[in-house]
Amino acid sequence: MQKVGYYRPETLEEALELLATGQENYKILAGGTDLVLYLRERKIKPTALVDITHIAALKGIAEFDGKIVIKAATTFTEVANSQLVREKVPALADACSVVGSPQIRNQGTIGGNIINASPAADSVPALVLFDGVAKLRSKNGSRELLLTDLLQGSGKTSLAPDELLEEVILNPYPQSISGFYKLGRRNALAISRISGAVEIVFSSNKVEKARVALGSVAPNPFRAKELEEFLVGREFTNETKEQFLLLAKKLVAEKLGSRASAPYKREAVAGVMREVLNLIELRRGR
Ligand SMILES: Cc1cc2nc3c(=O)[nH]c(=O)nc-3n(C[C@@H](O)[C@@H](O)[C@H](O)COP(=O)(O)OP(=O)(O)OC[C@H]3O[C@@H](n4cnc5c(N)ncnc54)[C@H](O)[C@@H]3O)c2cc1C
Repeated sequence: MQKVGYYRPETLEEALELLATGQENYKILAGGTDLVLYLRERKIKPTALVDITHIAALKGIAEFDGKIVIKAATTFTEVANSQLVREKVPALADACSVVGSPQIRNQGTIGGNIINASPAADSVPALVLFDGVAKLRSKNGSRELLLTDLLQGSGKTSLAPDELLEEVILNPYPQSISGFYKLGRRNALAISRISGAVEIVFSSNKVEKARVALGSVAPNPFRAKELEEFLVGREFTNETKEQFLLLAKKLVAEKLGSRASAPYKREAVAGVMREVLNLIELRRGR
């Protein structure tokens, strides 16, 4: 591995000062589960790493005005075990609890998962589902933007070199029920990966509000508005569910076009979404 400098700031201000000084040559280090691999493979060549894992202000989960705020350096394990997350945004708890292995979940952070911008990042469909907003900070101030605007394609974001992701703010619908499911393993062929997340607000058996997100279908996870529009206003019957699955297959086929993974993922999405709907039904019955 090449020689790189290492800083371990204790405060957010210190970290932002370092990023402002280092500009493009400094890289933020959180859990290191992606970054260390990139260093080893020489995909990136920073002059120094700014380790943010000792900054208390970048850890934790809280609720404000019905919004769930997750600090960037919170680990997958912490998110998955959070009572607040399990109650208010269970789809995110589902997603974080199936990332990699226990070791990866203890080390990897939600912020790193977002900024790595992988099409298969497991937390991201769940974050996008709840209209996640990223709060970015630099020495010169802060800005907020939708995760769907922060993510600019596979491995790309609109984060500036002197900026840091401070937190992600989720906006779940009050009284909603949600779930997430993924198919496949990281070490298997990418072709076998697909994930889905659904949030529903019921009024008796009718779908009053719905949000749907898909992962591993496009360069970044996205909201499937067509599927949401289909659900809203319908009775949550078996017939609705079957039609929804057919529509999901059609959407995935359209998105992937003639790509090699299309035939597989078109079928797989129905299985994934069926699992998500079952999860929602189960949670609704509790
Ligand atoms: C064996 C293995 C299995 C895995 N399995 C899965 C899986 O099943 N599902 C899945 O989604 N992922 C999986 N991953 C990847 C997952 O661990 C990472 O995406 C992780 O979430 C990255 O977080 P980190 O804290 O380790 O980030 P790091 O590796 O430290 O950083 C990743 C990137 O984000 C940047 N960064 C980190 N934090 C911030 C911040 N606050 N502000 C700005 N930039 C920041 C870094 O500079 C770097 O560019 C796996 C990884 C491994 C090694």
